[in-house]
Amino acid sequence: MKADAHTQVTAICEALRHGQRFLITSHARPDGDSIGSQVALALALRRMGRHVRMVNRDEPPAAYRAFAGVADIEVAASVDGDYDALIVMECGDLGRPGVAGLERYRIVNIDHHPGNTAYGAVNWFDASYAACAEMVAEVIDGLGVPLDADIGAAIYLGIVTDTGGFRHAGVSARTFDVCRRVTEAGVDPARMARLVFDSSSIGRLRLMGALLEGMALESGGRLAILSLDRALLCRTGATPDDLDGLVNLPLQVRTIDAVVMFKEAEDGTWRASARSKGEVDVRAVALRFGGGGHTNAAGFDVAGGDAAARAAVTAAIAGAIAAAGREVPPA
Ligand SMILES: [Mn+2]
Repeated sequence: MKADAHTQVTAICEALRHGQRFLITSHARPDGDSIGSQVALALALRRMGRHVRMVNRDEPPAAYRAFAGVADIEVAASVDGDYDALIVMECGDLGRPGVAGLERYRIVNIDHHPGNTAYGAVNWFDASYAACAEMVAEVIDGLGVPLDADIGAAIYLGIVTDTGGFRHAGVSARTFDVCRRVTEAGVDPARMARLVFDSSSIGRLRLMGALLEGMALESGGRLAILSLDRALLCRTGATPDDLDGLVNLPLQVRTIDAVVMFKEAEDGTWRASARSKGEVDVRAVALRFGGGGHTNAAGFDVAGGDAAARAAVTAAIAGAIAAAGREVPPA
């Protein structure tokens, strides 16, 4: 651990040791890292005899309900009650949870997104961590709570999902060290992979086929464009839960450097999810459209049904691809 990280972890552990009642939240549309980070710290604080309540705006993805602690997450649009601190995981700013009433609490902010706005009373954000759950492992160490199979599974869930199965930029020796330790504590990586990656519904598989059938290519085949409206979701029998990670599918192709998926939400609004390889910076594109994320994974709201709006997004990502040069020559 670097000296500055050590100072931040110490400050967080101080804040947590001195409190008795905690609220933990994370971002809307939760993913494996937000759920894993939340649950790992909640379980650790409960081992210390603390009262912990977890509240998110949206339900956890169904596949993650098999993990200990996930069933305790409440879904609510607002929070109240007395707590010694609110721990916000994985959120670059305080709007990301989409839960009302957060600003009244003393906030502990733990995050690995670049550009975190330091909205907490205690802040630790460091984009060098592959997952927020990797940071949470250090906080739990700082609290002196031993890793067990349940805490370890939550940490592993965060890491294995946020790294795309240890394939994304940011995976380091520290990442494997945390995973080594949770494996030693009883986590079975093969079982985790089955729970996390081989838990699809038949609707998801049909949706994959339909999405790829409709895929368009731009930038000389380097950019894939996917479009998912509610009619397609309905026709394939997939549920919103089935969408997680589908945007990554085209990246399996050697010559594809970036993907954008336009997705229609249940309320009829559209969102764009962008993924990329190597130096192709989709975060910079997302920032231009009012969103955010990481270099290789970002998202933003967009008028996705509008051809001109889609063309603007496509052109921006094509520009990012051109700016990054080419690592893999075409076959
Ligand atoms: Mn994350």
